[in-house]
Amino acid sequence: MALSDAAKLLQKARHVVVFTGAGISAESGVATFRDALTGLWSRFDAQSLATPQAFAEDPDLVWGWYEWRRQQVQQVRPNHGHLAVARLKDHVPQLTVITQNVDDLHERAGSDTPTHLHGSLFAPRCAACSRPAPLPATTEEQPAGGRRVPPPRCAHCAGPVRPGVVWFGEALPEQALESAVRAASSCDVLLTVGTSGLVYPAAEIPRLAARSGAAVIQVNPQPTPLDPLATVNLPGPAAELLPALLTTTWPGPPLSTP
Ligand code: BJW
Ligand code: ZN
Repeated sequence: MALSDAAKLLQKARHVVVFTGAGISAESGVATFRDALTGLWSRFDAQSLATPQAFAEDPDLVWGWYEWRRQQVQQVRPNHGHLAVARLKDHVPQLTVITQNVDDLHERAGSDTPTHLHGSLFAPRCAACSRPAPLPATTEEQPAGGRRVPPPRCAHCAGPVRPGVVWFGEALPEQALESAVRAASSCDVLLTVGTSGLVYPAAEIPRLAARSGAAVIQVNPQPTPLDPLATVNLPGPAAELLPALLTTTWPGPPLSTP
């Protein structure tokens, strides 16, 4: 049975990397990107919202859309998948959490310092001078899909403040990518959860772990391009399978309600 195969790999691992994508937050109510019908890119145009060109051409549209996304995340809670990931640190000698997500649900579930490969909705910065900018206080409820909101101005250079996320065509934060590459090259087990494995260079992380000799465990209800490299495939939702994996590996009390 796949769960017990995965449990055996985790029991003997010294360094475990958890690599997450939007699917781990889906059961908290945060939309993924590429799921048919529900994914953000089935309803919104990535080129008009998630590129530096889009922000240069229409900063109010882009800023307002991300304000809506940020408010949505603030209104939801981590789920049992995030909690199970956080709990792993009580069981394995070394744990590294690498996420492509721009939400803060890993942190709120108790994972101390997840590596954010694609930035954060909670770290705006100046588009001109790159200095960090304060988060504006969110007041009124944003309509679905957001509304046009002029971005705040940088206190140092008056440039437009932009969301602190990584858009298409932009480089990933250097330190985050370096530490992810280091962890993937040296772990014994990489657990990939809720990612389509389509967006590079992040999608190289599980591939690098497999090439470096790590066992790869995948949790995802749908097939992905990572299937052929997975040592164990656990098809299903993260909020169910991650707690099940935890208690199969280290029997103990169930996770408390998030
Ligand atoms: C569940 C579940 C449940 C559902 N439980 N699971 C051609 C080939 C290769 C590369 C390229 C190419 N053309 C262009 C590129 C480059 C491009 C890229 O990879 N594009 C591909 C899409 C083709 N990459 C880039 O542009 C990157 N930068 C770059 O390459 O820079 C080069 C450079 C170097 C030096 C200087 C300058 C430049 C940057 C990529 C940035 C990605 N940004 C986004 C948006 C972030 C901000 C925002 O949130 O708006 O990041 S795109 C989006 O995709 C987001 C995600 O982090 C990322 C990955 O998505 P993820 O997490 O995998 O989500 P989904 O929706 O794809 O999958 C969800 C999965 O969950 C599914 O499998 C479901 O089945 C599953 N699931 N319910 C468990 N309950
Ligand atoms: Zn500035």
